[in-house]
Amino acid sequence: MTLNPRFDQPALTLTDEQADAHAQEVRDTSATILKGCFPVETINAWNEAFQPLLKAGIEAERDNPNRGVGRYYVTLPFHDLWADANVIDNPAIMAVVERLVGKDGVMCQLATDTPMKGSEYQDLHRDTQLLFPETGAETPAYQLAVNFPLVDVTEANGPMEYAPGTHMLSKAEGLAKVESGEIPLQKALMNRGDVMIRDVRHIHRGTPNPSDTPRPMVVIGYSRRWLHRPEVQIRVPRPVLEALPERARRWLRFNPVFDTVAEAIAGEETYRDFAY
Ligand SMILES: O=C(O)CCC(=O)C(=O)O
Repeated sequence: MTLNPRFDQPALTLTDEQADAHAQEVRDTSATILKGCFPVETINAWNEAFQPLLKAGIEAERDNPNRGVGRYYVTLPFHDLWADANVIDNPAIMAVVERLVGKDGVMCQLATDTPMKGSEYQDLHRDTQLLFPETGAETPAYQLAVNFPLVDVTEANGPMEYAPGTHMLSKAEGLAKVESGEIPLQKALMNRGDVMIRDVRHIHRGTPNPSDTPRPMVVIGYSRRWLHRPEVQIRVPRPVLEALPERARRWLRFNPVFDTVAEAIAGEETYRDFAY
Protein backbone atom coordinates (compact mmCIF):
# COMPACT_ATOMS: atom_id res chain seq x y z
CA MET A 1 0.00 0.00 0.00
CA THR A 2 1.34 3.43 -0.83
CA LEU A 3 0.67 5.90 1.92
CA ASN A 4 0.82 9.33 0.41
CA PRO A 5 1.05 9.07 -3.35
CA ARG A 6 2.09 12.37 -4.81
CA PHE A 7 0.50 13.01 -8.14
CA ASP A 8 2.83 14.58 -10.65
CA GLN A 9 0.90 17.80 -10.80
CA PRO A 10 1.65 21.37 -11.63
CA ALA A 11 0.68 22.95 -8.31
CA LEU A 12 -1.46 26.07 -8.36
CA THR A 13 0.63 28.73 -6.66
CA LEU A 14 -0.71 32.00 -5.34
CA THR A 15 1.33 35.15 -4.81
CA ASP A 16 0.94 36.78 -1.39
CA GLU A 17 -1.31 39.39 -3.02
CA GLN A 18 -3.52 36.71 -4.60
CA ALA A 19 -3.79 34.79 -1.33
CA ASP A 20 -4.66 38.05 0.48
CA ALA A 21 -7.35 38.77 -2.11
CA HIS A 22 -8.91 35.29 -1.81
CA ALA A 23 -8.93 35.54 1.99
CA GLN A 24 -10.48 38.99 1.81
CA GLU A 25 -13.16 37.67 -0.55
CA VAL A 26 -14.09 35.07 2.08
CA ARG A 27 -14.23 37.77 4.78
CA ASP A 28 -16.39 40.00 2.56
CA THR A 29 -18.67 37.50 0.84
CA SER A 30 -18.15 34.18 2.73
CA ALA A 31 -16.63 32.27 -0.19
CA THR A 32 -13.92 32.20 -2.82
CA ILE A 33 -13.06 29.76 -5.61
CA LEU A 34 -9.54 28.68 -6.57
CA LYS A 35 -9.97 27.72 -10.22
CA GLY A 36 -7.98 24.72 -11.42
CA CYS A 37 -6.37 24.02 -8.06
CA PHE A 38 -6.08 20.26 -8.67
CA PRO A 39 -5.43 18.34 -11.90
CA VAL A 40 -8.54 16.67 -13.32
CA GLU A 41 -6.66 13.32 -13.18
CA THR A 42 -6.42 13.61 -9.39
CA ILE A 43 -10.14 14.27 -9.13
CA ASN A 44 -11.01 11.40 -11.48
CA ALA A 45 -8.88 9.05 -9.36
CA TRP A 46 -10.71 10.22 -6.21
CA ASN A 47 -14.09 9.76 -7.91
CA GLU A 48 -13.28 6.22 -8.98
CA ALA A 49 -11.96 5.30 -5.53
CA PHE A 50 -14.99 6.92 -3.90
CA GLN A 51 -17.69 4.85 -5.65
CA PRO A 52 -17.41 1.77 -3.37
CA LEU A 53 -17.40 4.00 -0.29
CA LEU A 54 -20.54 5.75 -1.51
CA LYS A 55 -22.22 2.41 -2.18
CA ALA A 56 -21.37 1.23 1.36
CA GLY A 57 -22.56 4.57 2.81
CA ILE A 58 -25.88 4.29 0.99
CA GLU A 59 -26.38 0.70 2.10
CA ALA A 60 -25.69 1.61 5.72
CA GLU A 61 -28.19 4.47 5.74
CA ARG A 62 -30.64 3.53 3.02
CA ASP A 63 -33.79 4.02 5.09
CA ASN A 64 -32.62 7.13 6.86
CA PRO A 65 -30.14 9.13 4.77
CA ASN A 66 -28.03 11.30 7.03
CA ARG A 67 -28.33 14.65 5.20
CA GLY A 68 -31.92 14.42 3.97
CA VAL A 69 -33.72 12.43 1.27
CA GLY A 70 -31.30 11.01 -1.33
CA ARG A 71 -28.32 12.77 0.20
CA TYR A 72 -25.38 11.04 1.90
CA TYR A 73 -22.54 12.24 4.09
CA VAL A 74 -19.68 9.75 3.83
CA THR A 75 -16.48 10.11 5.87
CA LEU A 76 -13.26 9.34 3.95
CA PRO A 77 -10.68 7.00 5.49
CA PHE A 78 -7.38 8.77 6.06
CA HIS A 79 -4.92 6.73 3.97
CA ASP A 80 -3.75 6.24 0.38
CA LEU A 81 -4.99 8.91 -1.99
CA TRP A 82 -7.34 10.35 0.64
CA ALA A 83 -4.26 11.45 2.59
CA ASP A 84 -2.47 12.95 -0.41
CA ALA A 85 -0.45 15.89 0.92
CA ASN A 86 -0.99 17.72 -2.38
CA VAL A 87 -4.66 17.85 -1.46
CA ILE A 88 -4.89 18.05 2.33
CA ASP A 89 -1.81 20.28 2.66
CA ASN A 90 -2.13 22.10 -0.65
CA PRO A 91 0.04 25.24 -0.71
CA ALA A 92 -2.55 27.45 -2.44
CA ILE A 93 -5.40 26.35 -0.18
CA MET A 94 -3.31 26.59 2.97
CA ALA A 95 -2.16 30.10 2.06
CA VAL A 96 -5.78 31.24 2.16
CA VAL A 97 -6.83 29.05 5.10
CA GLU A 98 -3.93 30.25 7.28
CA ARG A 99 -4.87 33.85 6.62
CA LEU A 100 -8.41 33.16 7.84
CA VAL A 101 -8.04 30.82 10.82
CA GLY A 102 -4.37 31.29 11.73
CA LYS A 103 -1.19 29.35 11.05
CA ASP A 104 -1.86 27.33 14.23
CA GLY A 105 -5.25 26.08 13.00
CA VAL A 106 -6.48 22.49 12.79
CA MET A 107 -7.80 20.07 10.19
CA CYS A 108 -10.65 18.14 11.77
CA GLN A 109 -12.90 16.77 9.00
CA LEU A 110 -12.46 14.86 5.74
CA ALA A 111 -15.71 13.70 4.21
CA THR A 112 -18.12 14.01 1.29
CA ASP A 113 -21.68 15.20 0.64
CA THR A 114 -23.44 13.44 -2.22
CA PRO A 115 -26.92 14.21 -3.51
CA MET A 116 -28.33 11.43 -5.70
CA LYS A 117 -31.30 11.23 -8.03
CA GLY A 118 -34.37 11.76 -5.86
CA SER A 119 -32.65 14.22 -3.52
CA GLU A 120 -34.62 17.25 -2.41
CA TYR A 121 -33.99 20.84 -1.37
CA GLN A 122 -32.46 21.06 2.09
CA ASP A 123 -33.73 23.73 4.44
CA LEU A 124 -31.65 26.88 4.29
CA HIS A 125 -29.14 26.50 7.10
CA ARG A 126 -25.68 27.33 8.39
CA ASP A 127 -23.23 24.67 9.51
CA THR A 128 -22.28 26.27 12.81
CA GLN A 129 -23.77 28.55 15.39
CA LEU A 130 -22.55 31.95 16.57
CA LEU A 131 -19.71 31.73 19.06
CA PHE A 132 -21.64 33.90 21.52
CA PRO A 133 -25.29 33.37 20.56
CA GLU A 134 -26.62 35.60 23.35
CA THR A 135 -24.90 38.64 21.81
CA GLY A 136 -26.19 38.14 18.27
CA ALA A 137 -22.77 39.46 17.19
CA GLU A 138 -20.69 37.84 14.47
CA THR A 139 -16.93 37.46 14.74
CA PRO A 140 -14.05 36.85 12.33
CA ALA A 141 -14.00 33.42 10.68
CA TYR A 142 -13.32 30.38 12.85
CA GLN A 143 -14.66 27.39 10.88
CA LEU A 144 -14.02 26.83 7.17
CA ALA A 145 -15.10 24.23 4.65
CA VAL A 146 -12.79 23.55 1.75
CA ASN A 147 -15.01 21.95 -0.91
CA PHE A 148 -14.17 20.34 -4.22
CA PRO A 149 -16.46 18.24 -6.43
CA LEU A 150 -15.54 14.84 -7.87
CA VAL A 151 -17.63 15.56 -11.00
CA ASP A 152 -18.31 18.86 -12.73
CA VAL A 153 -21.14 20.68 -10.93
CA THR A 154 -23.66 22.24 -13.30
CA GLU A 155 -27.25 23.48 -13.14
CA ALA A 156 -28.21 19.88 -13.98
CA ASN A 157 -26.81 17.98 -10.99
CA GLY A 158 -27.76 19.87 -7.85
CA PRO A 159 -25.29 22.66 -7.11
CA MET A 160 -25.11 23.90 -3.53
CA GLU A 161 -26.72 27.34 -3.21
CA TYR A 162 -25.43 30.01 -0.83
CA ALA A 163 -26.20 33.57 0.12
CA PRO A 164 -23.06 35.76 -0.04
CA GLY A 165 -22.55 38.03 2.96
CA THR A 166 -24.93 36.20 5.29
CA HIS A 167 -22.03 34.79 7.36
CA MET A 168 -21.91 38.13 9.19
CA LEU A 169 -25.66 38.47 9.81
CA SER A 170 -27.93 36.82 12.34
CA LYS A 171 -29.71 33.83 10.85
CA ALA A 172 -33.06 35.63 10.98
CA GLU A 173 -31.65 38.68 9.20
CA GLY A 174 -29.88 36.55 6.60
CA LEU A 175 -32.99 34.49 5.90
CA ALA A 176 -35.11 37.65 5.61
CA LYS A 177 -32.70 39.09 3.05
CA VAL A 178 -32.74 35.85 1.04
CA GLU A 179 -36.53 35.61 1.19
CA SER A 180 -37.01 39.24 0.12
CA GLY A 181 -34.59 38.76 -2.78
CA GLU A 182 -32.20 41.39 -1.45
CA ILE A 183 -29.49 38.72 -1.31
CA PRO A 184 -30.08 36.24 -4.15
CA LEU A 185 -28.88 32.67 -3.69
CA GLN A 186 -25.84 31.89 -5.77
CA LYS A 187 -25.19 28.45 -7.26
CA ALA A 188 -21.76 26.98 -6.57
CA LEU A 189 -21.01 25.85 -10.14
CA MET A 190 -17.57 24.27 -10.25
CA ASN A 191 -15.44 22.21 -12.57
CA ARG A 192 -13.34 19.24 -11.50
CA GLY A 193 -10.17 20.72 -10.01
CA ASP A 194 -11.84 23.89 -8.70
CA VAL A 195 -11.83 24.43 -4.94
CA MET A 196 -14.21 26.56 -2.89
CA ILE A 197 -13.13 27.91 0.49
CA ARG A 198 -16.12 29.05 2.50
CA ASP A 199 -17.10 30.35 5.88
CA VAL A 200 -19.78 27.86 6.92
CA ARG A 201 -21.80 30.46 8.79
CA HIS A 202 -23.28 31.57 5.47
CA ILE A 203 -26.84 30.53 4.73
CA HIS A 204 -26.88 27.74 2.18
CA ARG A 205 -28.66 24.58 1.10
CA GLY A 206 -28.21 21.48 -1.00
CA THR A 207 -30.48 21.33 -4.06
CA PRO A 208 -31.98 18.30 -5.86
CA ASN A 209 -29.75 16.31 -8.19
CA PRO A 210 -32.12 15.05 -10.89
CA SER A 211 -29.34 13.45 -12.96
CA ASP A 212 -28.46 9.75 -12.96
CA THR A 213 -24.97 10.44 -11.68
CA PRO A 214 -24.18 11.08 -8.00
CA ARG A 215 -22.60 14.47 -7.37
CA PRO A 216 -19.95 13.99 -4.62
CA MET A 217 -18.53 17.10 -2.96
CA VAL A 218 -15.49 16.63 -0.75
CA VAL A 219 -15.37 18.68 2.43
CA ILE A 220 -12.18 19.28 4.37
CA GLY A 221 -12.81 21.12 7.63
CA TYR A 222 -10.18 23.59 8.85
CA SER A 223 -10.78 25.58 12.03
CA ARG A 224 -9.20 27.79 14.64
CA ARG A 225 -7.08 25.75 17.06
CA TRP A 226 -9.51 26.26 19.95
CA LEU A 227 -12.71 25.21 18.17
CA HIS A 228 -14.05 21.86 19.34
CA ARG A 229 -16.26 20.09 16.81
CA PRO A 230 -17.44 16.92 18.54
CA GLU A 231 -19.43 15.80 15.49
CA VAL A 232 -16.34 15.18 13.34
CA GLN A 233 -12.80 13.85 13.59
CA ILE A 234 -10.12 12.31 11.42
CA ARG A 235 -8.91 8.90 12.59
CA VAL A 236 -5.25 9.08 11.64
CA PRO A 237 -3.06 5.98 11.15
CA ARG A 238 0.40 6.66 12.60
CA PRO A 239 2.30 5.43 9.48
CA VAL A 240 0.27 7.84 7.34
CA LEU A 241 0.88 10.68 9.78
CA GLU A 242 4.60 10.05 9.86
CA ALA A 243 4.84 10.20 6.06
CA LEU A 244 3.19 13.62 5.86
CA PRO A 245 5.03 16.95 5.75
CA GLU A 246 5.47 18.90 8.98
CA ARG A 247 2.64 21.38 8.42
CA ALA A 248 0.09 18.64 7.69
CA ARG A 249 1.13 16.76 10.84
CA ARG A 250 0.71 19.96 12.86
CA TRP A 251 -2.77 20.70 11.47
CA LEU A 252 -3.84 17.14 12.32
CA ARG A 253 -2.45 17.26 15.86
CA PHE A 254 -5.72 17.07 17.82
CA ASN A 255 -7.12 14.04 15.98
CA PRO A 256 -6.94 10.48 17.39
CA VAL A 257 -3.96 8.49 16.13
CA PHE A 258 -4.01 4.69 15.63
CA ASP A 259 -1.11 2.30 15.14
CA THR A 260 -2.47 0.80 11.92
CA VAL A 261 -4.73 1.73 9.02
CA ALA A 262 -7.05 -1.16 9.98
CA GLU A 263 -7.59 0.25 13.48
CA ALA A 264 -8.14 3.74 12.13
CA ILE A 265 -10.78 2.72 9.63
CA ALA A 266 -12.67 0.61 12.16
CA GLY A 267 -14.44 3.68 13.57
CA GLU A 268 -17.70 4.91 12.20
CA GLU A 269 -18.86 8.48 11.92
CA THR A 270 -22.22 9.84 10.93
CA TYR A 271 -23.10 13.49 10.60
CA ARG A 272 -26.69 14.18 11.37
CA ASP A 273 -28.77 17.10 12.47
CA PHE A 274 -25.88 19.52 12.70
CA ALA A 275 -27.49 22.45 10.96
CA TYR A 276 -28.03 25.85 12.49
O1 LIG B 1 -25.10 19.83 -1.48
C1 LIG B 1 -24.11 20.21 -0.86
O2 LIG B 1 -22.98 20.05 -1.30
C2 LIG B 1 -24.28 20.92 0.46
C3 LIG B 1 -24.93 20.03 1.48
C4 LIG B 1 -25.09 20.72 2.80
O3 LIG B 1 -25.05 21.91 2.91
C5 LIG B 1 -25.30 19.92 4.02
O4 LIG B 1 -25.49 18.69 3.94
O5 LIG B 1 -25.28 20.52 5.12
